[in-house]
Amino acid sequence: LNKMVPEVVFVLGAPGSGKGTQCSLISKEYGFVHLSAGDLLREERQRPGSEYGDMIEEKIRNGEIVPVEVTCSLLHKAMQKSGKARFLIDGFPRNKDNLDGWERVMSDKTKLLFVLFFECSRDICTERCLGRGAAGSGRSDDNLESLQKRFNTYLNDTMPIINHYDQQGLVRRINAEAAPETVFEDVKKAFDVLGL
Ligand code: UP5
Ligand code: MG
Repeated sequence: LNKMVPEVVFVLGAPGSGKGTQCSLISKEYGFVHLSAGDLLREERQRPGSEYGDMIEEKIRNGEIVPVEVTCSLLHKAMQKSGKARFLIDGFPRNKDNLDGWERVMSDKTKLLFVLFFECSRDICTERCLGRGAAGSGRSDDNLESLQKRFNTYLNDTMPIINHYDQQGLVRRINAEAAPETVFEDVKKAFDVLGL
């Protein structure tokens, strides 16, 4: 029966720390479904008829966090739609509202395996996001002003969530400053012990 419970790994770290990049590598190697909360919100923002489009855009540009009811329901729907049982949840939960909302609705329906935490200096993260913006990401938050706000939110709201899971022994800390393939070597160690 326990095998039916979907397993999740939360993937956290500063803006530009490489969550999305590493999640692609993990999903290729270990078959987890990659769900980026940010990507799901950007998709919902574009969906014709969405009542949340303007709110999402404003939050993203200001580096603020969308109310959990919206994000959690997008995640839940994507999980159900996939028909799969193992998920990387990239960029969530980012604050207390996210954590409480997930616990309320999803914690009984899923098993949290661990939390991957990518550590990367603010300078390197900023350089990466600005580089991505300059290369034409089209992301409305890849500019210095939004990045400052994203970082404040990360430090004030997301670090306490990472600390919360750390106290439960669930955090797998990864230095994310090296090249993607080098970072992935460390990431693999966290997944290999699962014996999948
Ligand atoms: N890059 C990646 N790894 C590299 C490496 N090792 N060496 C050199 N370069 C590397 O990488 C960023 C850039 O760096 C890319 O150009 C990449 O090639 C390069 P990426 O893998 O995209 O990093 P990631 O951590 O995913 O960065 P991202 O910008 O996506 O992080 P954020 O956490 O800021 O963005 P997210 O999409 O998760 O959220 C955006 C906004 O959505 C939030 O600010 C918030 O407003 C909203 N949001 C919510 O409200 N609720 C949520 O639950 C989630 C998001
Ligand atoms: Mg990302």
